[in-house]
Amino acid sequence: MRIDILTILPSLLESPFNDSIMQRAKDKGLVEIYIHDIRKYSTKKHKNVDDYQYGGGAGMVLSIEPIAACIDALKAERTYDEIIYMTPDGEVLEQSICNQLCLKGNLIILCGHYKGVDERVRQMYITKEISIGSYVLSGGELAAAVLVDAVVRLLPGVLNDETSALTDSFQDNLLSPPVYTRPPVFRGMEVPSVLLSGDFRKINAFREEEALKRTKERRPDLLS
Ligand code: 6GU
Repeated sequence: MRIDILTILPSLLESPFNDSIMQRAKDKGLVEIYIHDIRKYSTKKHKNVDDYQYGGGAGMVLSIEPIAACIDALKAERTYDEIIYMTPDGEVLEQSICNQLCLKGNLIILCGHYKGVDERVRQMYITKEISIGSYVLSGGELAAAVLVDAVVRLLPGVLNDETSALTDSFQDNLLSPPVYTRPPVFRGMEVPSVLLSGDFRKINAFREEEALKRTKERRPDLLS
């Protein structure tokens, strides 16, 4: 998979992909991630990438020209399966969307800012609009990092058996059961004895039960 991310704040996207599972995915050649500074595509004197909105009102709007120049340059090299715009008015991200996106080859992700991007960018280029929840971020960069992390970890070969995505919360619409490691007793708090029993039928039954209980308590919406 190849992911091209367009941003006016490239420094915000430097560290999220350089550790742990993301770094391993890159090292294994399972994903290539490229960060593009939209400012480099500005033809203005002072490399502006935004302008006042027509009709008046507070807040700057990202201009279409530098974004179009960057996307056109990318599309001239290869075809893209989706061109995604990160925006609070997009479809709210769910595991099912991540599962679909991890099957794609090439993705472009555009990070919004200020009052957003010129609507014509959305009409001309964008195939999917994604939000990561009902709250407002200063820009789309952190949301893009969330999306990329959630998608890349699903690529075949990124996770091993131990970290398998199949046992993730949400993959079966259930939250994960509680987990424990040594010591068996800490300040009088005991690990549930069934987990120490070695009886895997009982252990699995316990985990399923706890997952269901936790989901009923915390996220009943997942069960309906
Ligand atoms: Cl994708 N962008 C911004 N700016 N805020 C958000 C968001 C995206 N998702 C939730 N809040």
